[in-house]
Amino acid sequence: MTQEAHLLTESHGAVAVIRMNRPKVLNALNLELMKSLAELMEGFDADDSIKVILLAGSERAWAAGADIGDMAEASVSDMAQRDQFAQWERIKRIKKPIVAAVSGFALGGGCELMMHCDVIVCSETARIGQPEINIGVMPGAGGTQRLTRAVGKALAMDVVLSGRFLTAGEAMQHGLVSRVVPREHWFREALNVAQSMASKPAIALRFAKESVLKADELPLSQGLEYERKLFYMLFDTDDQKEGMSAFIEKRKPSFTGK
Ligand code: CO8
Repeated sequence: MTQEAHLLTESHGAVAVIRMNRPKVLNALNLELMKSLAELMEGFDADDSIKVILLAGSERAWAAGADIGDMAEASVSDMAQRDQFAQWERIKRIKKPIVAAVSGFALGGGCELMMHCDVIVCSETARIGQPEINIGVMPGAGGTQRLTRAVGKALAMDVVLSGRFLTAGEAMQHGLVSRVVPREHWFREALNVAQSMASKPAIALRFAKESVLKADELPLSQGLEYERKLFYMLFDTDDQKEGMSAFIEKRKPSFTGK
């Protein structure tokens, strides 16, 4: 296990695990943590031995938001000069699947970071919200946009304007998270999801992620065209030949990532 500032990393086969580790402030996201996170993720994205990234918090908190202590006295120009969102843009560009292992609080920037992940496995203990309104601001890292796309206007307005926390069950019911798992298995279950995903063909994983994300950006007809082109391109991969031959020959495929 190696130690980065505020982040711990370990690898489980082709899954790179990153754990946020600022327990005293419930994993509040300061600039240093976000920079290291973007750097680590870019490193894993470029590393052929890694196929999936698993991002986890602690059992008590995934992340309770941006670090309020860092922002309390900031002026507009301080905030603009820090350009914190550049780190978030870097995370947005990661091509490999990112699985989130969420337990406890996922609030404000924590909820926004969770929504940057692709598959969200969350403990039944999770409490998810955008409570910025309670401290005089509003979401700034995509909360009003991604939450609204995920759960619809009515619930997004409720969460953003009241600052209330959703339970894991509510988040699941409204399509904000992918799976809810028992509290004692939250990390193991997320790792199982990531490891199972890591056994899939790498290029298909990457194209499928890219295509699903386009659904938020493109009108349907363009999204369908985009999807079709990526689908055709997969017929130029060894893994497509192997996957389909293995199916026909009733054997397990052996993917090479080519
Ligand atoms: N920032 C800094 N410190 C925090 C934060 C935070 N976001 N959240 C909790 N802490 C600290 C507390 O101050 C406390 O420290 P101490 O022990 O020194 O007093 C410690 O963590 C434990 O917290 P509590 O004692 O409050 O624990 P409780 O179990 O009573 O309450 C809560 C847990 C409900 C999570 C509560 O701590 C809370 O409400 N936290 C703030 C949640 C919040 O408002 N989040 C939004 C922050 S603003 C934001 O995210 C904007 C994002 C914009 C984009 C990102 C740009 C970088």
